[in-house]
Amino acid sequence: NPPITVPLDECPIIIEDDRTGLSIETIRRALLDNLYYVQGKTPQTATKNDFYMALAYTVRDRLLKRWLSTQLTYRKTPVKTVSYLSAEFLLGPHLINNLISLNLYDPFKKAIEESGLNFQELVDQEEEPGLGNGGLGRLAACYMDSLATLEIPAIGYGIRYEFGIFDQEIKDGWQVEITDKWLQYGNPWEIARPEFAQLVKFGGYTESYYDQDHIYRVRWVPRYTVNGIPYDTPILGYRVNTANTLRLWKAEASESFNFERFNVGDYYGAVRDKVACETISKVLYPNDEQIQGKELRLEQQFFFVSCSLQDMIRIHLNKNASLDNFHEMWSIQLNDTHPAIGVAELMRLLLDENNYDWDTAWNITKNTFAYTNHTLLPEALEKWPLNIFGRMLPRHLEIIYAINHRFLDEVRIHYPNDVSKLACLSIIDETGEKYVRMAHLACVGSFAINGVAALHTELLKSDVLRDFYELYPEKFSNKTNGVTPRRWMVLSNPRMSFTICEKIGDSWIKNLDDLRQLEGYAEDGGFRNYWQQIKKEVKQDLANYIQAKLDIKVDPHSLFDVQVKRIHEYKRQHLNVLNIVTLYNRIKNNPNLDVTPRTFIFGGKAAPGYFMAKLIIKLINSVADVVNNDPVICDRIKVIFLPDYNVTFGQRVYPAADISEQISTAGKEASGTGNMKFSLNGALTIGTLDGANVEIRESVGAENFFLFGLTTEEVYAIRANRYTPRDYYNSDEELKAVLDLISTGFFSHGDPNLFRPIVDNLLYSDPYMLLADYRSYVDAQDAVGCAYRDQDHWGRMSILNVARMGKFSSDRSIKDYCNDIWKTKPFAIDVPEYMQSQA
Ligand code: CBF
Repeated sequence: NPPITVPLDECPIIIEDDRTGLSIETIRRALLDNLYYVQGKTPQTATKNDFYMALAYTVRDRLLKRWLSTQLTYRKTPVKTVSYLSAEFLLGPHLINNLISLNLYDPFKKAIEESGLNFQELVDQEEEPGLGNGGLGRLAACYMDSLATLEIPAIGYGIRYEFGIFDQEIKDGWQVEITDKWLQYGNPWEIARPEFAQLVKFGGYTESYYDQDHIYRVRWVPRYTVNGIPYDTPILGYRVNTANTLRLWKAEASESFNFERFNVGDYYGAVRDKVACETISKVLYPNDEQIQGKELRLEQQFFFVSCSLQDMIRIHLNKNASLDNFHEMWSIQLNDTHPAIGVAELMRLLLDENNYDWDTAWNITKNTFAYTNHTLLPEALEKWPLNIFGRMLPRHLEIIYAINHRFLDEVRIHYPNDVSKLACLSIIDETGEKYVRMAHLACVGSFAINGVAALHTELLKSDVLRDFYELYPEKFSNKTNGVTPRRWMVLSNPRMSFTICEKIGDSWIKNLDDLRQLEGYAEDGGFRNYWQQIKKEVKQDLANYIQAKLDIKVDPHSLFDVQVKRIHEYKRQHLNVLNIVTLYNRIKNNPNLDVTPRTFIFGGKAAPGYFMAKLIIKLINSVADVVNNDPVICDRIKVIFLPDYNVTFGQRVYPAADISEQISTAGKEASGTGNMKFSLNGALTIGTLDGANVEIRESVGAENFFLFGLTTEEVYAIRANRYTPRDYYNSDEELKAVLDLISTGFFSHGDPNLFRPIVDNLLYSDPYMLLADYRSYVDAQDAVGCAYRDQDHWGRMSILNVARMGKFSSDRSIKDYCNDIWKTKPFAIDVPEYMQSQA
C-alpha cells in the first residue's frame, strides 16, 4: 500500500477552520467536534478521559501543519539527518509541552474553563509514556526536544513498548510493581504508519552462493520473521515550525509466518506463535537487573535496530540514487550499547541485500555510527553469550567475526607481539564462556565515542575504554549532558519562569546562557525576598499534594531536602537515611536541640529483581514511620517516600526543593541529569565530586555548593589498600549508634534480621563506601542546616545557582554534538502557502 505521491503545490488539502482556528470560540467548538466525531461521545456521556482525548486531538490538529511541512521539506531536500537510536525514550506527558511550544497555553486554558470544565483535571488524565527507566531515556527525550527547537533534521527511533516502566505502589513499606497500561485508553499523540512496516528476520541459518556476476555472496535463511509497524509521534520545537518525528516500532506477526502452521491445520499453534512474536515489543526491561542471557532483550534490540536501518535506507533511496553516500546524509547516534547491533546489521544490509563489497560497506558503516557511553558500572556493560547470539542472529555473528578478524589485524600491527592487547580489545570475550562485547563492537564500528560528563569521559579514557582510547584517541570526546529548559523550567515551574521573564525577558528559554543576567538581581534584597516567597508558594503546592496523596502534613517553611532518582546502592539513598537517623538520635538525646526543621523527600523505583534496592525502600519507609510519629521529634524532621516517581511527578518536585541530594560514590554516576534540573530550579546541591556535579559546582561557584566525600582518586587509593569499613564504625560514635539502632530492630518492630543485609553489607564490604563518606556527609548536612537559617543568604545562593546554569541546557549539548560529531546544520522549515491560513 505505497503512499500516493501528489505534486506538492497541488496537494489537495481542504482547510477546516475547526481544526486550525485559534479563537477561544473556535477552540471550544473544536473540542466538542473532536469529542463527538473522534471519541464518539456527547458532553452528557463523556468521561474525563473522553474530554482529555478531545482536548489532545484539538491540540494535535494545531501542530499538524508544522509536522507535515517538516516531513515534506525533509523529503524533497538533501539534508543530513541525525538518527537517534535509543531503546528508551522517557517522554513525559505531551499536552502542556505542545501547548507551550505552540504558544497556545492561555487560549486553550481559557476555552476549557469557559466550557465549564476543569483544565487541570483534564491535564491530569494524560498517562505519561514511561518508555524508559531513568536518566538515559529522559536524556533521549530532552535531546529530541532540543533537536527540534534548534531546527536540526532528526528522527528518533525506538520501541513502542505496550507496557512501559512499571507503576510503583508502596504496601507496608515495600515496593509493589503494577503493570503500566499507558495505552489502555488510547494514545492521541501517535499515528500508525503500517504502510512503512518492515520485516525483521530471526534465527535460521546462512548459505553461500555465487551471484550472476560470479561473486561470492551470503544469504540468510531465517527461522521466523516479525513485522515492525511504525507509530509516529510529532516532537515539536519551541516556537519554531520544525516538528521532527519519533518513530517507535511495534512487533506484529508477519503473515507468511503463521500461514505455515495455519495451512497444516494447526490453528492454535499459529496463534501461539503469533503471540510469541508480538511479545517482542510488549514490555520494557527494568534496568539494573542482570540482563545477560535474556534472549528477549536481544530480540528487542535487533528488532528495533533492523526496522530503523531499513527505514533509513528506504528514505535514503527515495532521495538518492544509491547508498554510496549514506554516511554523508545520516549520522546515527547509538544511545549506549543497546542499539550497537546496528553496526553488524548495516553491514549485512549493505553486503547481502545491496551487494556492496566489504571495504565499501565498512567505509560507509564506520562513518555513519557514533557511540555514547552512559555508564561506568561494569555490570551494565552489555555482552551476549555467543551461543544465544549465534542462534538468534547467525549472519550477524559471521559478520562480527569478520569485523573482529580485520580489527585484530590492525591491533597486531599497532602492538606487535602483545597478545594481551588482542584479548583485551577483541569484540569476542574468550576469557571464559564466550561472549560478544557490545561496547567493543560499538567502539570499532563508530567514528566517534563520547562520555556524558567531563569526569566520566576521563574515566572512560583511563579505565573502562582505556585500550580503545590508546588505539583511537581521535575518536574520543566529551559531551556533557543537558536538560531542556522548556519542560524543566517553563512547564514545571511557571511561577519562577514568569519572575525571571519579568526581570530579564524570555530569551533564556532558547539561550539558557542569558540567565546570567539574573546575577545582578542576586544583590537586590527585595528580589531575594520575592524569590524566596515564590519558592515557598511552590513548596506549599507540593505540601498540599503530599497531604492529599499520603495524608501527611508537611511544613512548607521547613527545608525541603529531596532525593528522587532510581534506587540503587551506588546512588546511596541509604547514606541519606544514615544522616536522618543521626539527627533523630541527636534530638532523642537532647530533646531541646535547636535543629533546622527539615522534610526529607524520597522518590524512585527499584528494579524488581534488585533485592538490596527494595530493602532500601523498606528502610526509608520504616525510618519514616518511627520518626514521623515520635512525639519527641515534634515534627522537626519528617520523612516522606513518594510512591511512583515518574516524569510528571518530577515536574512537581524539582521546583519545590531547597536542597538536592547528589551523593553517589565518586566515579560511579556517569553524569546525572536530576542534579541539573534541581539546580535550574533554584535548589542548592549537597554532592560528591561525581559525574556532572563537578561541572555544576565549577559553574555555580564552590561557595554555592555543599561538597563532601572522597574524590575518585581517593576512592581508588583506599580500595587499593584494602578498605575496612569497620574501622570507620569503631572510630565514630554517631555512626556506631546509628548502625546499632538499625541492627537492634528499632525500625523493624524489634526484628533484628530485617535490615541485617544492609547493615552487614556496610560493615563487612561496603562496596559504595558509605562509611568512609559518612562523617564528611553529616558535617556537610550540618552546614546545610545552618546556612538555611539565613534565608537572605540562601536566596542569594539560590538565584546564583539558576543564573549560572546556562551550560546545562540540552541545546548546548546538541550544538556540541552537531558541531563536533554529526556535522549537521539547522534547516528552517517554511510552511507552504496552501497551509498558511491554518494554526
Ligand atoms: O547519560 C544519561 C544518564 O544515563 C544513566 O542514567 C544510565 O542509565 N546509564 C546514567 O546512570 C546517568 O548518570 C546519566 O546521566
